[in-house]
Amino acid sequence: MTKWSLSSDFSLIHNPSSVWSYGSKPTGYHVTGTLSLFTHLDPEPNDYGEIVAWFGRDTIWYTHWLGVYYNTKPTDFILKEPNTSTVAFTANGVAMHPGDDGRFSVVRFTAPKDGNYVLDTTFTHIHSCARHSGVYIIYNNLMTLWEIDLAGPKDSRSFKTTDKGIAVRANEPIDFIVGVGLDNVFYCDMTLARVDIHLLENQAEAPVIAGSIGFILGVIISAILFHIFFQYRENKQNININQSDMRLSTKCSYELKMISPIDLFLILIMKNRVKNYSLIGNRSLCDLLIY
Ligand SMILES: [Ca+2]
Repeated sequence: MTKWSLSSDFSLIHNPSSVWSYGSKPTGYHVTGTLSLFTHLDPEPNDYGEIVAWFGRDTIWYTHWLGVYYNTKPTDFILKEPNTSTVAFTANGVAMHPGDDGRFSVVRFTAPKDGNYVLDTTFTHIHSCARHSGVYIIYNNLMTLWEIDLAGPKDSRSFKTTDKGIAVRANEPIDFIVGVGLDNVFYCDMTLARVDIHLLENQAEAPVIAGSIGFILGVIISAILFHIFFQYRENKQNININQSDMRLSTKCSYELKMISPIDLFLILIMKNRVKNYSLIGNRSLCDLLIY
């Protein structure tokens, strides 16, 4: 699988489930805090059982509000709270709400393998009484990819990476977080979270393959250039040797005609070359002179 959707993949049974985890982070603006997993999923207890939510151990419906909510119906659905406010869920929509003590609601995506991931997200206020909420996307529990304030009912903001995505290693998390926002109160912070993630196939392998091909081509081209260079140098040396042999041959012929055998013998003794005569074998006298 190379595509994931928070909505389509939503699990009513398991947490974590495949690449998704539902949980919370501590109070305050510590969006890089430790993730605590929610422990149980409950349906709305009154007349809206189609809406369910994952909560922590200390939370049930309409207590601390901290949770990840889900509309099980394939149609839009309006939930009326015990008070007069309403929450407008989209079909199979996932929503997040921070806690009354300021804890963050968190959906975590954990990368299944190394690669470039394209993130495509939209966060929307769906509480009729919405004021301010903070939305954050945090990479690897360290780097803030996006941070924005939603203000007022139906306010909606989107974040998308470039088509090249972002490089993520296997098992690194990307957290999608909703906090109480600039008003610093938790009322009416229900925020719809559409999160779609796409892994670009072969992005990690492509540079490696290209690099290998480039290296091999480099070696081949270098070998060809070295071969051409040495071939050129060898030819040049052969030409110089042939020219030298010709000069020596002409010179020897001329000198041998002009010198007597006795003088030649004396010259060889003076040059102290006669001791190597046995090694020289059948070489001509001209060869002995230039040896
Ligand atoms: Ca708020």
